[in-house]
Amino acid sequence: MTDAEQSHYRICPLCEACCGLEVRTQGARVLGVRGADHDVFSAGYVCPKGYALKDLHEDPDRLRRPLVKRDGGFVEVGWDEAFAEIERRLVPILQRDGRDAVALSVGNPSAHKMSLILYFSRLAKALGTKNVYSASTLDQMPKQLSCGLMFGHWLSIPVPDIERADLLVVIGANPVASNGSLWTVPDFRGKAKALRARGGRLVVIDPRRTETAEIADAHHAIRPGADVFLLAALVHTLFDEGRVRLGRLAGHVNGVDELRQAVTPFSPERVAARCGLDAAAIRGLARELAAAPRGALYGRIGTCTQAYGTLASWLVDVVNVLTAKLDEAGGAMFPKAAAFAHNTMGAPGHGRGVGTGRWASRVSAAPEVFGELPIGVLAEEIETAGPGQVKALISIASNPVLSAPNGARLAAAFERLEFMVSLDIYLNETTRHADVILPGPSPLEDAHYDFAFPQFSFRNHARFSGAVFAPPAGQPAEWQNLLRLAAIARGDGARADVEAFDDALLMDELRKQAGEQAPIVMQALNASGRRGPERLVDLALRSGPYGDRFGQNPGGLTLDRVIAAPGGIDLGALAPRIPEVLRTPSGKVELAPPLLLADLPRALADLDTPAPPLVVIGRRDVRSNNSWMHNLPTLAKGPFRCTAWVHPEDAARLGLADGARATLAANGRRLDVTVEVNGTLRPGVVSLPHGWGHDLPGARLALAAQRPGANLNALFDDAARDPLSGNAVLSGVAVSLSPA
Ligand SMILES: Nc1nc2c(c(=O)[nH]1)N[C@H]1C(S)=C(S)[C@@H](COP(=O)(O)OP(=O)(O)OC[C@H]3O[C@@H](n4cnc5c(=O)[nH]c(N)nc54)[C@H](O)[C@@H]3O)O[C@H]1N2
Ligand SMILES: Nc1nc2c(c(=O)[nH]1)N[C@H]1C(S)=C(S)[C@@H](COP(=O)(O)OP(=O)(O)OC[C@H]3O[C@@H](n4cnc5c(=O)[nH]c(N)nc54)[C@H](O)[C@@H]3O)O[C@H]1N2
Ligand code: SF4
Ligand SMILES: [Mo]
Repeated sequence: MTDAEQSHYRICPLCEACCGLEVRTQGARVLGVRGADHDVFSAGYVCPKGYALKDLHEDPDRLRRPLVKRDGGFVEVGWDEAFAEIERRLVPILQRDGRDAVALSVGNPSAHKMSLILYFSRLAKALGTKNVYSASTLDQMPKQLSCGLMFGHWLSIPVPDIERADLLVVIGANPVASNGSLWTVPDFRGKAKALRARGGRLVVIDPRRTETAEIADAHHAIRPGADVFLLAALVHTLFDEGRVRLGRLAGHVNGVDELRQAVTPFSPERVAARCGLDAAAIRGLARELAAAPRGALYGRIGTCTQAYGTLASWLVDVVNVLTAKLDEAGGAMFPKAAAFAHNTMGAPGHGRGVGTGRWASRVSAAPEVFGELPIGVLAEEIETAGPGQVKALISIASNPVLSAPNGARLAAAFERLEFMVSLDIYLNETTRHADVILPGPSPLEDAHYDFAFPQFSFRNHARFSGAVFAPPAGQPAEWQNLLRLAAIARGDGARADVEAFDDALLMDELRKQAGEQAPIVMQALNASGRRGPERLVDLALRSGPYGDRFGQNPGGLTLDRVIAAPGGIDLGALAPRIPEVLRTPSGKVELAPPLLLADLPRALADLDTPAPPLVVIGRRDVRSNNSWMHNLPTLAKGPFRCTAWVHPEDAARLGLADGARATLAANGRRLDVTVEVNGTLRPGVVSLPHGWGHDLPGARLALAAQRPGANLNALFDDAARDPLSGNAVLSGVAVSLSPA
């Protein structure tokens, strides 16, 4: 008898759109993947990466057993042996050199796995190291810092209420390709079309006429890195032309006068050349934003991965406030997540706010931001001898050799480590340096509730998906691996009882939250039989803003109720939340945080810097995902995607024809690339995607190695960063390009 076909619901863990998928299986086989029509949030949307979950599940290169390096090569070992090796080698380093000698590097997929995101902090706490690094300083740290300063929490980030907007201005984002970021919005294209169909306008500000610009009403091809000037000029114009309108927020903002003064030098006429845009176009944009009754300005990674990332991120929200678009229907609004959102916890309306620099990096004195140091200082912290030197590294779903600047320096630094552990599903450019690799299960062997993305979603919702397949016998969940590492770090040893440790940690937390009621809450949670992350999700839902509060709010959310609802539970359109959402000490929106005002003169001093003849920007393609999905047949097929796009005028000037091999160089380093002449770029700008360069020895990525591409980040300077947030500069870097 053959197995019957089955259909499973799975929330896609690959990008921030978090689509609900339907995975069809027969026995142990995946028959196919498609969008789940009944998903209350994504309503059947899926992109090619979603289909590729089948390939990922079946990829022969995906690791299924722990690997330990012996005599320079990896051998498969059992789980106990792998952890024994970790204990044997990590504990002496901790004992001899202290906690800061062990660094943590945590990567993007961690945000998409409840096991990793919920238990990473437990490992970090057990280790007690100041050396925590993550993809956040390659990505969104500027936005988190600016929003933290303005609204009081690092994750209080407003998102466009696209379904009710009449105007959407997108700066430095390409959601048609990326499917959205710090804005969970499956089927952006469909929603943008609907906006235009009801008479609304989509405007894109980007050095390239992107896939998003192609479906827009207007496109402004800004010079890379000039966003701070454009945005300051928009704010200047709103004041200058008397168009500031605070609306309902009038009593809820601080710093209007300081802001007006601070942007005085940034008139459109003064910044136009730097931005590569007409002053009239800048004034026109300010007027359009001021006039639109419902709309939002939305900025993303293009505005973050640059030297003024925090200033640009701040000014985006300032424009929304000054045009009465923040916290209004159809504007930029704060989601209210059902679980885990700090801006739904504690006393509503005010809080401790955020700050930076509680500690600093040892070598370059880069300030701590949100508990982390800039990933750009990791190499020097490993290389530089002295107290506090990093001697060991635990990488968790992180591939900085490709995703961070100056990967070759990082790779060399990793070779000098005394010990390295990687929690990863591939033997790749980073994990080849590890002494022990602990693989996680396939994404289809994992249950999921989104910790982060409901905090940035275009509608409020609560969705859960169970594992499609049981993990292979003996395969621990990643939370168990993290707790076992935490037990080793605490000195409890590799054989510590992880379940009992999990209970004890939860009990500590409950005592803080519920005091004497803690044992009763624990009992209620345990009645479901859940452990690990699922028990934490249940707690977060039940004690969250829609929760049943353990009986106090009958009918409220529990994990059981979310699971019982096919395709999840829709919690409605975004609703105004100011002042309740604020966690600033003043209880106001801080329009002019001193840290940011103090950084504006740095931008002003840079206003007249001449444009380099050629700069490079990145590019995302819907069939690629950062550095790790190039080994999947569904995504790898078709035209080669890691090509250097060059504007026809630049190609002619540089003597480059379509398909030519060329040398792209910066900071004294060079890459061989294939040229594609492409008219969508602003002249003087070339584009190469990141996350490629799969030709490094020792990796085990057979398909990716066939067309390895070039690693854009190899060119970049790891010291180039936004000083406030520590975010790396990954865009607008001066390069030269010449025939190979
Ligand atoms: N030049 C340039 N550089 C960039 C960017 C850019 O735009 N331009 N973007 C930056 C951004 S936004 C980001 S987020 C970073 C991303 O950079 P990273 O944080 O390094 O993330 P990825 O490149 O996605 O690599 C993910 C790693 O996690 C592993 N992995 C995948 N799934 C799992 C799992 O389930 N469990 C475990 N344990 N491991 C898993 C993969 O094998 C891989 O090693 O790159 C940044 N780098
Ligand atoms: N298909 C796919 N989807 C992804 C990813 C992926 O690798 N592939 N990665 C995921 C991750 S980790 C993230 S963080 C998100 C990112 O999501 P997005 O922020 O939408 O990322 P990009 O598509 O890189 O869009 C950034 C845009 O900024 C433009 N840009 C570059 N420099 C500048 C500048 O100086 N100023 C302005 N105004 N624009 C500039 C680029 O041309 C590009 O169009 O995407 C996620 N989704
Ligand atoms: S857009 Fe694609 S990769 Fe992103 S969540 Fe949806 S199916 Fe997955
Ligand atoms: Mo990212």
